[in-house]
Amino acid sequence: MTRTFSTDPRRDGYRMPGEFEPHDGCWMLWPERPDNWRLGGKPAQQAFVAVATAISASEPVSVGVSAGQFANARRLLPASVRVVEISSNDAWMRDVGPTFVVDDRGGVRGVDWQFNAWGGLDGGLYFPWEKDDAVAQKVLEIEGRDRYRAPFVLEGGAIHVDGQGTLITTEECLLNRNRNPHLTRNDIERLLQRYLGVEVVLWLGRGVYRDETDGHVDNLCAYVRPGEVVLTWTDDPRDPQYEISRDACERLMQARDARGRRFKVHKLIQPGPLRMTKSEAEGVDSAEGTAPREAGARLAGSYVNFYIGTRRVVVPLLDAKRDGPALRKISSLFPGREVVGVPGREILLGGGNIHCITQQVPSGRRRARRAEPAR
Ligand code: KQY
Repeated sequence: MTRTFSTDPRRDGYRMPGEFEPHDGCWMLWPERPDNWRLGGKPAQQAFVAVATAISASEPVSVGVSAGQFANARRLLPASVRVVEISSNDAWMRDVGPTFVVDDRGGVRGVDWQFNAWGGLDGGLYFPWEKDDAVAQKVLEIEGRDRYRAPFVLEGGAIHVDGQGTLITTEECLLNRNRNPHLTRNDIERLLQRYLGVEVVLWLGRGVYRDETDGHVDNLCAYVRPGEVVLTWTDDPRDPQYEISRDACERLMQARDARGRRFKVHKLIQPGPLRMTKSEAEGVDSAEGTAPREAGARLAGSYVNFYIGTRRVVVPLLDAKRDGPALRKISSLFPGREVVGVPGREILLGGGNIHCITQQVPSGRRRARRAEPAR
């Protein structure tokens, strides 16, 4: 049995590593709820299989699946992917899974955040969510890793770290009254410092236009390595994303990270703009308590929502005319890794993308006390 600590990771010498640091594996969940995934989840399941297959060439992948879908998932996923029964309310492992933290002696533990389906009864995306809230503990049991139960609501997609003391997030999400209304900005910074071992919290403003998570940073901006980020971008001043990305860029350019560095910001032109088609909207079941899908709705598509595996970066393909340039740009940012595109539209229709459906398990190997400086 894994132990649950009442201390916090920073006190115990733990920190969240950057996603670009080595992994021991990756966790995902299996999509099936028909009021979020069109056509009973069948097209999304194919997309998840493609993501799991692409990542499994880089590191071991485990997929949690309901009892009812176990045989189907086992049949569709390659033999190299481990399939285990885990109940969940949907399939967003980034947000419901543990955030792993490491120490310098090879220790790996998990932080189990409180989860309220992106806003609870105040704008959240579904009710109930208690199975989702139990996923992190189950993953930690299977991984054999000890657990911290954090005393506040957070989703893994709402944070990015450089592993060297800096965390990036958005005000739209973490300061939203539907997450932790009893906590001030300072309280939240102190909790992030304690639970993720960071020193500096850099606040961006809003996330990607029409992102139903209330602006998760992982759809807007991601670390490539310490000191360097990639930011979703448009050059069209009439697009609502224009101001959002410009504001984020200015904040990044003015900031210094925990090591005193200025940021290098790489702009990545967004796909589209993309919209939900009539037939896509009609394929989603209506249900009490879930947001309806509407034809013509703007989709929060972004190439920044990629997964950095140990050897491969897996990027959503979203727009035939912009995919090529996006893949080339991302390849130039990750010279030591193969960059692979996987169709991402079905995942986007469900409200997120590849980063949102994955959660890395960092390698437990011993670390040098100070990681290498940025290039
Ligand atoms: O993008 C995410 N991290 C989660 C999106 C949830 C959407 C539910 N419809």
